[in-house]
Amino acid sequence: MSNTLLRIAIQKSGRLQEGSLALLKESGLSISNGRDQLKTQARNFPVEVLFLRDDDIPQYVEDNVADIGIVGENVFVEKQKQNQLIKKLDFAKCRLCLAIPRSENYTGLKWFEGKNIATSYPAIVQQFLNKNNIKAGIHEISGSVEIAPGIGLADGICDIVSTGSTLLSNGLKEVETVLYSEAVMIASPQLSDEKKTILNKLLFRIESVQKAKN
Ligand code: PRT
Ligand code: ZN
Repeated sequence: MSNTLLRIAIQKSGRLQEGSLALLKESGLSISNGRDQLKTQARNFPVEVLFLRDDDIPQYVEDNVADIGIVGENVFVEKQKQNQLIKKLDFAKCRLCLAIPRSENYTGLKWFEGKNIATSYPAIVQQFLNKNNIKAGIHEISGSVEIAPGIGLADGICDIVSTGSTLLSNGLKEVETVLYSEAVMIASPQLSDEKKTILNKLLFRIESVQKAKN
């Protein structure tokens, strides 16, 4: 018997944690929650689960500290690593949107010309602006992006929207969708054949779970 383990990185706490653990458990893996631990080994499947901050997961996968990971597609795209998106997972659905103060008269993307946009996703926003030939400043901030226009830090924002209530309560309106996102499984491009075999078994189980739900 080989003792190779497939190392899966999932979010330690936050919006992806519950769905990620549920997916692994529904796939028949017997694992304990990561409340106080950094990693845990499944009791009945050759898998080790690492609990990390979501932003760090693409780097860990690229560096082969983890073999695969579960992150928001928004984080996967922003980090631009040499990882592969191997499966969309159908939870944590949201969208990355441009939003501006509700009092503004929005005339189309040209509105953003020469303006400043606050965001935690500078790479995605820059690509979107380039594609649309808009020159605007990007102000990178790591949290509470929605308050930036209200305190004079930026003219508009680009942030994750789910129900839209955060935008509403900050006097903002959604004007463009930049990216649709959901939880995705990503993998290092350099997995050994043994690890690929374990991954394929896991994917087969995940697909059965997804089929049963639809
Ligand atoms: O601590 P760690 O760094 O691991 O977590 P985090 O705080 O960076 O991430 P977390 O847990 O907030 O989100 C993880 C992932 O969940 C994101 O990368 C998205 O892929 C996904 N997701 C789904 C969301 C939302 N829905 C969401 N609503 N991420 C953030 N939000 C925030 C958004 O930033 C905004 O502040 O919720 C607010 C908007 O929600 P509504 O419902 O008011 O529109
Ligand atoms: Zn994060």
